[in-house]
Amino acid sequence: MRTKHLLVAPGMTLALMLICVFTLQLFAAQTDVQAEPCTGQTSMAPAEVEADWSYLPVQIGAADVSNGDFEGGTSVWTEYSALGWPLIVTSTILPVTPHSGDWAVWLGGDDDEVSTISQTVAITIGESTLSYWQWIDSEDICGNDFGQVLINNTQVYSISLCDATNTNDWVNRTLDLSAYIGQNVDLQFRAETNGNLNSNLFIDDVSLGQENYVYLPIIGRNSCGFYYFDDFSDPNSGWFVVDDSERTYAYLNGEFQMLLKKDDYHYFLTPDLVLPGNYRIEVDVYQPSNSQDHGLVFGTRQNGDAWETYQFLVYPPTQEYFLVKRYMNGTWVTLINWTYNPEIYQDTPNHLRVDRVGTLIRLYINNVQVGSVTDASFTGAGRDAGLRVYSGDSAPVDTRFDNFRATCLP
Ligand SMILES: [Ca+2]
Ligand SMILES: [Ca+2]
Ligand SMILES: [Ca+2]
Repeated sequence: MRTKHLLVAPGMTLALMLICVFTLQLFAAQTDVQAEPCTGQTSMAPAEVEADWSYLPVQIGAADVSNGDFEGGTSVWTEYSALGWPLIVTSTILPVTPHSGDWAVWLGGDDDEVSTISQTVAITIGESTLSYWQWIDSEDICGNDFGQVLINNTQVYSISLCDATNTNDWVNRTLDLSAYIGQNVDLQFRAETNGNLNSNLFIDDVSLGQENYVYLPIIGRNSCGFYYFDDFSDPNSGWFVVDDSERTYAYLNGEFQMLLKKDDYHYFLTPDLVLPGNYRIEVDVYQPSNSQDHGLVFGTRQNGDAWETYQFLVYPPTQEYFLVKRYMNGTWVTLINWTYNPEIYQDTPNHLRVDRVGTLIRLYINNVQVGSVTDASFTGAGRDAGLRVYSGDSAPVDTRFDNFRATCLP
């Protein structure tokens, strides 16, 4: 029987984390910053502002998702259910109220099921942000059942369907599909379940819309000429390597390893970039054994022994992220306190991305924007960015980075 389970997600335990006071050590040509044990943190209310970019939006065409509200039934969409279930269904069948009208999509809902709906859509400059409403309802633990969005059969978003990710209501999600601008692509929503403990993924009101900004085509994404990328396949690509009693930095199996061997150490490491004023920093990162917060630094600048930086951190065990800045004088200011977000994967690499344009900072995890802040510090060209690790009380903490990329933004 197809079953229905409405579960209450357990209360989230916020990890209480300390930000530590750093002292500086320089090694070779790299920036490698060591921390003293934690002494507490200065925090203030996050200044989270949704701000428009200063570029003129360019809207081209009226491409959108046909029958995205499913009020036309199965029209335009292709359905597939391994177990033969109808997927685009009315409120008489759905165990939840549709987000709009009388129709919505019910994926999963049975054991050992693979269910998909798909259609071809045009991704244009004005219509490159996928928006949809989802409702996750599962009684399983994370890691067994999955909901996914695929473009041309390549996964661009995945989430465990489990009690920890239950939404208890319709929630809106957006996905940046600007990488596909100019293409007709196959858009697919998919759920796959294992052999027990029911999971459901409901979808409604799929659309392609315009984000707060678009790239003017006459400028082009990388026309400003700055580009840095390292997939760590070349062990001589220039990152600082070390192996001592405190830490090992090494090129390892096509990744960059930062292994901290003792508790209470923070480090960041940069390739000494000289970034333009507007830039994007990205990396893939995971921790194969013990977990501590880790991520990216950006807006980084040194002046003798003093330094300043932003840090964008994630802590996968509780699926939280954090944005903080440090001034030259050692003062720390929290911009976004530890915040739960289900986009953070717990067991697979997370793709972290920061877009810095003027005073605007946008944070992305696994291609989903999770936060944005305007902050007038550390702007302008000439700054650095890199990788950041922490051992806490969990040493040894092994953090693996891959595909570190810095690109210019218009
Ligand atoms: Ca609907
Ligand atoms: Ca299951
Ligand atoms: Ca690699």
